[in-house]
Amino acid sequence: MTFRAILPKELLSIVLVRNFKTKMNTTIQETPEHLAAFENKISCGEKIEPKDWMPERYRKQLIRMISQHAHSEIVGMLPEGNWITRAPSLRRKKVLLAKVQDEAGHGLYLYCAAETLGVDRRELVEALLAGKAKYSSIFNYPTLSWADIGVIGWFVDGAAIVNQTMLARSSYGPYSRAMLRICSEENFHKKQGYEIVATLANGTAEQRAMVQDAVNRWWWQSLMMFGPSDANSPNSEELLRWKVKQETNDELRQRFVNITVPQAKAVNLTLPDSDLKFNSETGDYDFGKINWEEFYNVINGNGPCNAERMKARRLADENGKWVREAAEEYARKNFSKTKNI
Ligand code: FAQ
Repeated sequence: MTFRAILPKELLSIVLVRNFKTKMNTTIQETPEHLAAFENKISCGEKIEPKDWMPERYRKQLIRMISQHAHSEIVGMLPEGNWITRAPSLRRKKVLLAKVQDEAGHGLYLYCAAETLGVDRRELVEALLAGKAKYSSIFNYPTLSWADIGVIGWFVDGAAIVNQTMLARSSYGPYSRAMLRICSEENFHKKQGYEIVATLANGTAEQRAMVQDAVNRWWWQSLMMFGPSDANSPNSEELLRWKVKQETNDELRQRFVNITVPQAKAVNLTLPDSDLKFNSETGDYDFGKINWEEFYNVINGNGPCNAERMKARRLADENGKWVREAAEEYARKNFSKTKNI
């Protein structure tokens, strides 16, 4: 579909959402009865929908988490976008373009899901641009070779699938439904990444060395995507109680390790962890210690590419200003026409 073809509808919806923000039922005072009914609904496995009563903390937690997720998808376009012009064949270029475009789509679904909680997308974007909102730590690392594109698909999309398959069962309806669609696309992303990795791993000595180097540089950082260990995860208790998350950061990280180790063996690549070994008692692969100092450094804005990523997003925002203004004007005119104002 061309940009021209999607422009009017897409722009109209952006402006309409902005002008007619969902009226949330947040003014009703929070009483123990409300809270009990809300928690009962969740424990029965029912979804919470935008117009249902919800505690202010639940709403705030979801806005925080969904908007961080949306920002991650958009910032996540940058490391891979870096290789679109240098993809080794037309086929690889087409696939990478489609993947990066999918990530933009995921960001848009997620901003829409956040807007159902009564927040304006512009506020969320401004929080990102002001450095007040987080996005995933993983996107603050550089993509140094073509093999990084394969490894990102395999590890980063692979980790995202593990996390998001759980979030597809989230108690908040719009988030869980967005996750269902996103996960099916992430599955394609992971397969295309693993295919690049397998091709390089079966290639020349230089190609094998290149892909092993990429694996070495992305492995630990992919484990960090799941967030701090459970003992240091301040949001987990609340999110688990309200079934926004259904599993802990450590449980998901372990699942990712268990899935990925055999995949690495299948293509004769080594994961850079001398403590990695199968534990026949637990049925899990035990792994070494994560460098949490590095993790906190990155999420506090001091990773290798934080400044570069933010600069790119601020420039994109500035360059897109005229499009937003044109969209608002187009929507305003169309709205006046349909309402005969
Ligand atoms: N990076 O108390 P917890 C993708 C922050 S999508 C940065 O454990 P929580 C697709 C956390 O926000 C990847 N910050 O937090 C793709 C909190 O800070 P705050 C994104 C992190 O919420 C592929 C503080 O640390 N996915 O990759 C990170 O219970 C390829 C304490 O942490 C999502 O966002 C981190 N890794 O658990 C795109 C999924 N970890 O806000 C392009 C939705 C933690 O209190 C190319 N989010 N922090 O100041 C989640 O599942 C959760 O929010 C977690 C964190 C697991 C990220």
